[in-house]
Amino acid sequence: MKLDASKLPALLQQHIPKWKVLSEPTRLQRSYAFKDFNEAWGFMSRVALHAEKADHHPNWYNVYNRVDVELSTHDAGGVTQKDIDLATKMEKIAHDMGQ
Ligand code: H2B
Repeated sequence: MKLDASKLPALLQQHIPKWKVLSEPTRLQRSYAFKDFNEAWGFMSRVALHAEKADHHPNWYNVYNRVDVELSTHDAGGVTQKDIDLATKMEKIAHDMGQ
């Protein structure tokens, strides 16, 4: 179920403070910068394994050490708890990698 866009800033602040809300369509955004391509790809590999298990996948764009991520739930036409959960998992993976 789509989360109320007006409630997202507070939810992000509490759980995933480095993420931003973009609009039309409503989506979550964060850019990661790693040491090099190897680290960025390692991060993406770990996230990919989780995403496939959860059947919820990021939109992302990688250039060398940077990974730009946008999360939304296409079926719901906005942001759902699944996006918050995936963002939370990405934060944990990045943290475990020394970010
Ligand atoms: N990922 C994301 N981010 N949003 C979706 O709506 C979505 C998905 N739908 N992964 C899933 C797959 C759907 O296409 C399959 C058929 O379950």
